[in-house]
Amino acid sequence: MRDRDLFTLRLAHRFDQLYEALQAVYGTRADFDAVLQRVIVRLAEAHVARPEPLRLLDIERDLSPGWFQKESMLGYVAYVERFGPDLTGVTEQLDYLDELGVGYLHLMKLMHARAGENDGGYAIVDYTGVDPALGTTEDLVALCDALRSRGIALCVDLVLNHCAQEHPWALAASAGDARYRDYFHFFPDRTLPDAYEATLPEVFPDFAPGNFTFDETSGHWVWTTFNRYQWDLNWSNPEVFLEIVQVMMTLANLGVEVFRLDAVAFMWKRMGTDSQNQEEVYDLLQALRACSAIATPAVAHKAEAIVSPDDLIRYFGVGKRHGKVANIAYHNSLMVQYWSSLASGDTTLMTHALAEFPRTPDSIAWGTYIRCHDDIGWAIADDDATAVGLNGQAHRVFLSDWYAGLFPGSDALGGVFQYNPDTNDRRINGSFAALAGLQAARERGDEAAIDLAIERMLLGNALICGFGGLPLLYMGDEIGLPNDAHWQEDPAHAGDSRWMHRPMMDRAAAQRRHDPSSVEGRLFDGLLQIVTARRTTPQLNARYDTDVLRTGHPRLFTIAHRHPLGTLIGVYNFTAGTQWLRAGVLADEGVHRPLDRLGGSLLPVVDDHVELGPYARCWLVDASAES
Ligand code: OTU
Repeated sequence: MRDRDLFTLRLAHRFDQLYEALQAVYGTRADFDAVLQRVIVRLAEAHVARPEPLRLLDIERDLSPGWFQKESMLGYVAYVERFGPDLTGVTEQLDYLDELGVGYLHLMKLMHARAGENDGGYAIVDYTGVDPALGTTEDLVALCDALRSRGIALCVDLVLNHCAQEHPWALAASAGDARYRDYFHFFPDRTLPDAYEATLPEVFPDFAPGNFTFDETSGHWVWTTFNRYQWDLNWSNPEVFLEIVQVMMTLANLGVEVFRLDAVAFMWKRMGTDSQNQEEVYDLLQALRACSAIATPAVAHKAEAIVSPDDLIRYFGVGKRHGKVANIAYHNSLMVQYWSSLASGDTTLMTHALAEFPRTPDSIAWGTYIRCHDDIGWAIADDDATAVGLNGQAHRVFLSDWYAGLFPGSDALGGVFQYNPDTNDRRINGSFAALAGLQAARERGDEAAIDLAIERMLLGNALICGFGGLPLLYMGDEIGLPNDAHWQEDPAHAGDSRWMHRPMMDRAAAQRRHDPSSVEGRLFDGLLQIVTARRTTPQLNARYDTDVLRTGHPRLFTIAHRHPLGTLIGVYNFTAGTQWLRAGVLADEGVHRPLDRLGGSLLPVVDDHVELGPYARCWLVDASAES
């Protein structure tokens, strides 16, 4: 069979997915047929240019489309400059990643961003060029090859909502080039911007208030949702779509295997709305997804949308788009609820909010995480809070106070990000160790507090590894790195306190990971045990449903993973005290003799209860079904 036949088969298989989505967005244009043709030609060209090893990977992934859902999958997330400190350096660190069992590596600030302030790399001047400070295209290809030979997929950001004001498209637009002006949203005066502003929120109210920036060169206002130097792209122009398809094809042919589609919620603007999660966004993402599936099927898409559950679920495709939009999306709610339950020692809200979560297609995976390179916003719905007898606003205030270390009894060392006096909203920065109380306990030399903080962190790692998604570890959290004490010293970072929780990799601390008496050793070894157990627990494959059990126990979070091999029940104790779970909860799910796949032992049932120690986490299956 010729490659051409393979392309034709894939095109036929995905044509409707591509056509319907493009039609929905651009179908009324007179040049729609020409646009469609140009897209397909671009895909065919990319397929012809696709290097041999990647064609093989395409076939492998055709055969195994759920590769990113596997229980053996583990993600690691790092800034190249903080981990490498360049691409060659990253290539030299692959043994470290292998030790953890990483199968997916998301590298940030990799493609060429503007000099000076660049929003942590999210202000791109060249979508397909490597940042010269980090290496060359050849270095990137070498890294991709090295990763692929170890079975690690490289994930790279595709910043879809905006590019830097120094990007050649933006420079041309600013200079008056009509073709490129239509790549952005330009306004001759404040009339339309003011009308839009009436319903637009602000993402960075502190350092980037408003959603429009005056461009001196053109004398026009430009749509800038994020910072003034990040110009929103005009996706109603099919030329923008075609450009991004070309970018995806180029990067995929270098060996990139996952695209993290940044800030996708904002891609489509509509007067009178918050211009987030508009229908056209889902169509555009479905069309982009189809493009990868046709020309470079090895590639998966991860949507970054930090939005409410009902909107979020649509990034996996709802209704006619079921399973066709993104393969992976961040489970922001799980992350927020971990921190919320930990602070309050009460899982009632978590259980309620996550039990209410909509079902997902079985072809997708949640990206499960404890924290990422961004701040944490307290995305707790007022409805959910009210349903469990809390006041949403008061609880969010409590969480900000707790994690900023302002609440009595809190050991957290987080920092406040984007205080908004209008809404009283305060987002939080901080590394895992800083927020979980490990950093403060170490600074005090408080051994008992250190012990508890380690358990708290292992609880979190067990939760993200045991939820049935793709766990994403942020670099350094595996060894408990504290906040970066020097983040303000770099003038390009000083204005953005998220750099507080993007420390440099501490190689000396990492060396201690093999010393079982060190904090690093205890955290790293604890994580390895979790990851090792996960790998042999098929119930944790992301394609199986995760059901939250409403046990009525206010201190435990309990979830069931139903599988032909028998149900697995995850139990997580969010308190420093001992808790007891009714054995009936387990028996109802067929777990009569609870064997903990995480701890490796049988849990004794005493007086119809199982005992869970401080911050205990158990993955329970029926012992008789195991043998
Ligand atoms: C994303 O962030 C990136 O992760 C940030 O690092 C960038 O600053 C931003 O896009 C702009 O490129 O857009 O849909 O707390 O979660 O800014 C969500 C706010 C985003 C971030 C939000 C996020």
